[in-house]
Amino acid sequence: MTAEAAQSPLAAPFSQIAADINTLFDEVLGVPDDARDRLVEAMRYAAMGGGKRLRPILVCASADLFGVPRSMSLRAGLAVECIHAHSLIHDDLPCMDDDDLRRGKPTVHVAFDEATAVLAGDALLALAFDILGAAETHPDAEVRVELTRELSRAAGAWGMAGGQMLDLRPMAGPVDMDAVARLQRLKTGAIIAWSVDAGAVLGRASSEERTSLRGFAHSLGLAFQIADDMLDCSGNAATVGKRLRKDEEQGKATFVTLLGEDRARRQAQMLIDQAVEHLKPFGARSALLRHIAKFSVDRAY
Ligand code: GRG
Repeated sequence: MTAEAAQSPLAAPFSQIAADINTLFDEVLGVPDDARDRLVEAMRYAAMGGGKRLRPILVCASADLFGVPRSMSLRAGLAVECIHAHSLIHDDLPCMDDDDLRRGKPTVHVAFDEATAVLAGDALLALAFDILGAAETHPDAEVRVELTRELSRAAGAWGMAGGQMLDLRPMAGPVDMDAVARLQRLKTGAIIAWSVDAGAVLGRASSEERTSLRGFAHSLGLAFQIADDMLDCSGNAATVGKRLRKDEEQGKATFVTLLGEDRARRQAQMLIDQAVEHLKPFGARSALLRHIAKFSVDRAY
């Protein structure tokens, strides 16, 4: 970590969440003493010790607004990180993006093999719902059902998997800003939106509070994706930890290819200003969410 990063108001919350999520993964991913050991080792390899843990920190920061105990918000954060890890494993497969580097290390199908990678992704997806269904996540079964249903919608055909399908079909794919925004709202935005909403569901927020947080998440999701596109275009591969310049190589329409870097940067900043406006009703209590929003577009990885 650079000296500047160490002084950021996010340094302590990010390192705390990384440690907590790793501890929880270690607890739920005990390696069995039989031939399934390879599957669980692959799940651990994908899920532990890397990544920004942006989605879990969003769950926790949103839940903090409503005084939700950390033990509960961390479990919801763990569930969404399982879905995220699942999506990265499958996204990297030869039949999808065919990538060999992720989070600075060989992708799961390279480090293990393709069949193990498919199973590890599947098992992480299933694990997310196991975690949400357990009473430790919330004592009220209705809250657990709401979290579970919303996450399955955000991950499935009406969310991330649907967005991925749009991305895989260039013939039917995006050509203008509206189409790119729709694709990204599904592919990346739905899971980010769930993360922010999960804190509100756990904390039984009012419908007005949930509406404000939805507005925040919507702008944040788009801004986060613009930053991702900008990193693909001009980021440093060693810092980002994966192969870059793929959008241009594949001729994909993105916010950056459509707007150019300067306008895309300004658009991301405008979206973050909008996101922060939505936090006004929460006052100073929303400082962590505000810092996370700013980090999402200023990041170098
Ligand atoms: C869930 C049923 C189901 C299917 C998944 C493979 C797939 C279908 C979807 C791919 C979705 C995908 C990989 C979107 C990319 C999102 C994105 C910008 C990832 C990078 O997120 P960061 O920057 O990564 O938070 P780290 O490594 O920091 O966690």
